[in-house]
Amino acid sequence: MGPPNAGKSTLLNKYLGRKLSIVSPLPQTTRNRITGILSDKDAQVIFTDTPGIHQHIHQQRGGTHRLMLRAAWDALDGADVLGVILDADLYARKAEFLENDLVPLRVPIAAETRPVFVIANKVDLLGDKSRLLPLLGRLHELWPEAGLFPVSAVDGEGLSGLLAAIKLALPEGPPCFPEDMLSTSPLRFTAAEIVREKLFLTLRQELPYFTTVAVEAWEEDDERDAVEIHAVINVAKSSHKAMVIGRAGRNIKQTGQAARLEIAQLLGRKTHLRLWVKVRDSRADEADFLRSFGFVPEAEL
Ligand SMILES: Nc1nc2c(ncn2[C@@H]2O[C@H](COP(=O)(O)OP(=O)(O)OP(=O)(O)O)[C@@H](O)[C@H]2O)c(=O)[nH]1
Ligand SMILES: [Mg+2]
Repeated sequence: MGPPNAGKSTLLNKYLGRKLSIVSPLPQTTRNRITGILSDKDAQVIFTDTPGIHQHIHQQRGGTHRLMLRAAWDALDGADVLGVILDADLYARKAEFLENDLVPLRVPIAAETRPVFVIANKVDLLGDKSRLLPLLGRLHELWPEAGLFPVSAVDGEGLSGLLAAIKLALPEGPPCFPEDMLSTSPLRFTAAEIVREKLFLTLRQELPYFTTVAVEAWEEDDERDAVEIHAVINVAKSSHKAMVIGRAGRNIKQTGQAARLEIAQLLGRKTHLRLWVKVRDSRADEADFLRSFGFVPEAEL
């Protein structure tokens, strides 16, 4: 868990050696919980990635923000160990952001009875490691019981020590999942997420907030060792549709090509990907958006 953009999904992917959770330079990339199962000889560690936890509630997006926060906290319910991931490079450069970002975490983490690991990520970006000291000092003051781990989810620094500490903190028991199982997410979901990631990367800040991606058809052709996937990108307005498509279809083409390559790699077979952009009225779209978290909007109850 942790503030948006701290590198939570990057860390999960690094431990699993696979892109299970999508990553982008923009905050609020992850929208629901993603599970990654690491089966080693000595332990099975089930990582849960969550949406970023922050206090800023955008008026228009209030409902979905609250749901994302709830999804994040709910996901931690069954956890044996908590990892709080922070962007150490950000706070080394801009110490004033730290207190604000910690507002939603300070008290609940201090009250935790479970082992807490505070993971100061992105240390590869720090030229001089001594710049970490004020941050580590403050974190120790706030949460004296927690273990502190400077790491880099990108280059792997500190990750083996962190993993060893996590394993020591886990209760003994039989494995919860078969050893060859990497995630609980169905491939259809992962494929839709990959399309969403490429949309993020293509459109950056331009990507309309209430955009969802759904895989509507998935046809396997075993003879040709190929799969055909139809995915729909749902947007709220026709102006958003134009943005997603881009001039002369440039954006949708770039998104589709990048997504197809990655999905093909994931599936290990030839992949045809067709993308459609559909305009939903904003209420239907928001309902859809909420459903993508596994919540049924109140109007439908
Ligand atoms: N240099 C560097 N960049 C990192 C590291 N970890 C993550 N990043 C980058 O930080 C950005 C955010 O990473 P994510 O993994 O999407 O962050 P997140 O915490 O999952 O973000 P949300 O899902 O939006 O809450 C991406 O551009 C990553 O490449 C790291 O250790 N070093
Ligand atoms: Mg994420």
